[in-house]
Amino acid sequence: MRMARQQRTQVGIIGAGPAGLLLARLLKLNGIESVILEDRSRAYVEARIRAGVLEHGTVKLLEEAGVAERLHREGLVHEGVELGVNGGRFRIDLAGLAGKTITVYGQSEVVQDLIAARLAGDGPIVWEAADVALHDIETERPRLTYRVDGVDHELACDFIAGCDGFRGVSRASLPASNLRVYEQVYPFGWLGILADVPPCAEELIYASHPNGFALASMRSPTRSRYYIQCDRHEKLEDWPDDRLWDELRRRLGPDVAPHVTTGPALEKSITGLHSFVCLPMRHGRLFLAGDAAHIVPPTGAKGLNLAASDIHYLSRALVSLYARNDGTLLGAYSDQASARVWKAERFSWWLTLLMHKVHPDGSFAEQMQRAEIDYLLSSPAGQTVFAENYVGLPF
Ligand code: RFL
Ligand code: PHB
Repeated sequence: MRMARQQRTQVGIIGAGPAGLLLARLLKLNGIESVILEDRSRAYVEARIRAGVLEHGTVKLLEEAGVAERLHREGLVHEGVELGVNGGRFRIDLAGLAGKTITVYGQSEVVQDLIAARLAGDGPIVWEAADVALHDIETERPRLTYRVDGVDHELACDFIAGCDGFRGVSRASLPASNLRVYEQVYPFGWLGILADVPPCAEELIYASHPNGFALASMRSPTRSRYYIQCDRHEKLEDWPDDRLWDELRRRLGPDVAPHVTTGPALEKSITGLHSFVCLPMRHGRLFLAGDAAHIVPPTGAKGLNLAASDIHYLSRALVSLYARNDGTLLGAYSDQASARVWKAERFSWWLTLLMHKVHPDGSFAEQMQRAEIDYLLSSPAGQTVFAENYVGLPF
């Protein structure tokens, strides 16, 4: 039998997404060593188009991690967000109602900044690590095995952080009998398009329309990101660019449509909407964080921000253990992190059901949905609840 190359570290991290990279950075700033194993290439991870909205608390955490310089230079600070309803536009004053703002800065930029910091001396990222497997997680000596270029490796760790996203290997390695899964799959998805055209408005617009939901977002003053609700089983081939732009304009309404500049798609994708929570977020010496443990529908812009708040709790818990030999926070990690996860799950679920086409025309449920939107638009109390959740609950 071939011998695997042996290595040892304090925390073995699976996944170089926002959760894994941010954890590695915060640990390093506190003198804790880690190795990150990522099954994709650096180019793939840096180019992956995902989230665009950072909560106030996420920005603060990135500052603490020392990776917010470009974010402050290039990120767009938004003090409000718009709801489009019945062809009209309604602004929610986030700064006025919640006293905080959000920052529009692409997840790919956050990931690039974190990778640059890591590779400037923090420690290794093993790219294209194949067949990552977890061993002995219920013991004090957990191990990770993997293969690079056909060579077997073994990484001995004190702890393992499963930051490998929804389809990763970490959660799948846990005994099903120890896990409780809560989920809801929605019958619709989002068709997204990214294009190098100026955004149609200064702030994001979440629009409800009889044909379905639409979202106008952006990445920069010259790059727009739009989404429309579609059936979750639809194919991209059914949505040539012209059809997509036409439908987007229709749903954003006559006031916004003339301001939508069209252009070739840099990226187009369909994502099914899904709410998912797996508890507990810890088993033995394995800790799950980010999408590995939970998924939200993107309507509330919470996924990346939840990865950040999980890492806030997990990094502090590991620092407390290594620096003060105090394991209390590690013991409390799953409960603390999931308490915040549930509130973001609730907001994302509520906003999804409020703004999407979900009920049959003329049904009682549709009337309830209309009444709820009407209430939100007319009640400062309702708008404050929206604003407080949208800018992010404290952690
Ligand atoms: P990630 O980003 O999926 O990273 C996991 C990493 O693990 C790697 N991996 C493995 N590595 C080794 N071995 C294996 N077996 C592995 N399996 C997987 C993967 O290659 C990857 O590099 O998870 P993480 O770090 O938890 O971060 C979560 C966020 O990426 C996600 O929640 C957000 O993108 C969700 N999301 C949004 N979140 C927001 O906060 N605000 C938004 O505006 C927002 N918009 C969105 C979104 C997600 C979307 N999609 C495509 C799902 C919009 C969309 C369309
Ligand atoms: C995005 O810009 O990709 C985005 C913005 C807000 C959301 C979801 C996605 O709620």
